[in-house]
Amino acid sequence: EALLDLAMKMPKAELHLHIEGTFEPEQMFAIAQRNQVVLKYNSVEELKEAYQFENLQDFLDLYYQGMSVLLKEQDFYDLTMAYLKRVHEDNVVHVEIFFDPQGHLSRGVSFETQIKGIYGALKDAERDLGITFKLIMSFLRHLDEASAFETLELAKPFLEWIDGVGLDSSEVGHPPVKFENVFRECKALGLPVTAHAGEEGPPEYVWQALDVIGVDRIDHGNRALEDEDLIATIKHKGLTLTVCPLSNLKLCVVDTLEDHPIRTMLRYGLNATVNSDDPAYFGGYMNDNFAALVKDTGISKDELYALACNAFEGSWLDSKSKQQHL
Ligand code: ES4
Ligand code: ZN
Repeated sequence: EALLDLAMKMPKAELHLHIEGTFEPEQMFAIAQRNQVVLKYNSVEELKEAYQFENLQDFLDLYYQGMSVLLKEQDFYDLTMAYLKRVHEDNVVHVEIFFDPQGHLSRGVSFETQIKGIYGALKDAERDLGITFKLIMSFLRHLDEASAFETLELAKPFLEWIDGVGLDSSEVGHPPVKFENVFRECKALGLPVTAHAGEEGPPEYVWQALDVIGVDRIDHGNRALEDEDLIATIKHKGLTLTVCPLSNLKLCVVDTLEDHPIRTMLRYGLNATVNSDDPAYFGGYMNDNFAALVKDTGISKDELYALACNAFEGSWLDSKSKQQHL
């Protein structure tokens, strides 16, 4: 089909990707073995059978277990390089990826070990595959603000490598306002800011991301559609929504892809984009997400093109680099 072919071949930018969520079971077992770490699952097949989630927390429990085998700089390098090689095949030419430093610090893995591995792979892939990148440090919202502040201190020697800050993990019960002070400092340091909001949490959390945190972008944002004033405000501010169709399906944010709100977002004039979130867990990388939209939603050529353009527009590239992509 011509539409599918266009979607697969067009150059794309991915703005919502957790590098720890690209950990494929095969690679997880290989790295566990070389680090002499024992996983709770006996085989790749057994692990994959556990990938059935009823909500975000079900997934996060497995996600934190999976990342626990990452110990050495080389592990972070290999993880990141595998992702970049994979999305190069999907014609992804720019990535803005999250990492969760607190998910590794809590296990005794230094900030330096993590970021040297991830950044090293990003630089090598920029040189060898031509993929440009931004690296976003994300705070875990189920932890307290003091922990986020400690993480920010550890990040300070590496600020040249850090292009922005995010907020992820368990949303309900952990509203953006909990992190008001630490994001104020991040912004004072000149860092762009984004936050997961409205994935499972109510419109009020999206309002807080806007009004309390002052986000430059919104990750997911699905539930913003429940509030007309919120829709109008997001549109007025021209904020980008980093939407994740297969993630939403796997985590039961939507029942079917036909019910997915991404086309409604475009119709409302919102700058929606397509992203894979945690592709190793949710059954697909960038092109799998586009292919699913083509197959299940009746999306048009113009809509596909708008989604791809929105990602470059909403990226944190400087305006000159953006123009070169558009
Ligand atoms: C995440 Cl899908 C999602 N939502 C919130 N936090 C996350 N961390 C990794 N994936
Ligand atoms: Zn996410």
